[in-house]
Amino acid sequence: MGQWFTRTPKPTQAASLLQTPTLDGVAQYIAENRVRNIVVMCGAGISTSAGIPDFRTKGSGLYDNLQKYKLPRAESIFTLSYFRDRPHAFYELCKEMWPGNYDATPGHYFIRLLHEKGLLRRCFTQNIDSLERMAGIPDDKVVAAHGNFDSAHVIDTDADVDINDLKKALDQGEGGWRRLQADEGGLVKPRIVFFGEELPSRFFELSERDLPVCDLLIVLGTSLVVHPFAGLVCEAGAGAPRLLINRERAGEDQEGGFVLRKRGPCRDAFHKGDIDSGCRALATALGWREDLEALIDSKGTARISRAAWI
Ligand code: CNA
Repeated sequence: MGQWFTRTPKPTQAASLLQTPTLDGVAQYIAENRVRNIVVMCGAGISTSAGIPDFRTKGSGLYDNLQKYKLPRAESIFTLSYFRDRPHAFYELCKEMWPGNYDATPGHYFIRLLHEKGLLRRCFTQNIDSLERMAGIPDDKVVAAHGNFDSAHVIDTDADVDINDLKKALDQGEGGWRRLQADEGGLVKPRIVFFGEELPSRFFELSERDLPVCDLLIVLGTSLVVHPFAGLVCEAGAGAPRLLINRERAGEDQEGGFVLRKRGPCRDAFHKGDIDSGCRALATALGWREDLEALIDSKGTARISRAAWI
């Protein structure tokens, strides 16, 4: 005689669509589908409320404010050829952005909250400010796609240099970094990825692993114009809804990119506005607002319980 085995039915494709392309629609999706593999992508917009300018916002963005260096193009400050000729401009920027000068924002604490709830698979960041770490998100959950100030190297030989030696040299001004250059046999920069440089292998390894299996993608504060990072939006598994919180639309012009509609059911949602208020609204819709505020007020030391379904 044959035997029957019961199987848990697989979630249907319809279950992975948002009923409405709004923060409430995303909150409903998270709770009803017991989501547990959220991937977050973030860009400079998540750090502007900490006081760090983004690149491209007109007037306040870095590109508009770098004119004092009389750069041939704003992007030049992140190119090796310009750095070789005139290291001063990039070194000044380094001194300003060195970790420790800024606090994490409510947006960063929202990502930390996802981790505490047991829902964060990974946070891929384009930012070099390490504010994810300031918010208490463990390093193994963060991929700094464009590098950061954790380590330094000689640009010609790629030899490692102690980042603290670079910090000391920059604090001493031009004499300091010229001495370091002579001691190390070449110009030293933090391992921040310049245009034309390869991204860290960890970016490729983990994005290939995480994006196809995520059950929700949240994109915060990026114009999605820098590749290959911007292409991650298209790597999320077809069943995973995607949420963009940004002051402006982004990521619609690439194949497989966002399709931002006003009404559902649909895959993508767009919240036009500030990240901090958007994250607070999403936390409220999930019933997690108190937890988020506790994390913000305690600078990450508050104890938070996991999501009910974990
Ligand atoms: P970007 O091109 O400047 O885009 C930023 C986006 O964020 C824009 O669409 C803005 O409208 C939006 N935005 C700005 N502030 C807010 C806010 N408070 N709420 C909602 N939206 C906001 O920057 P990307 O990150 O897309 O560009 C990639 C570059 C930026 C990466 O290579 C980074 O290394 C680089 N960068 C990093 C930092 C940092 O580490 N904080 C700062 C400046 C630039």
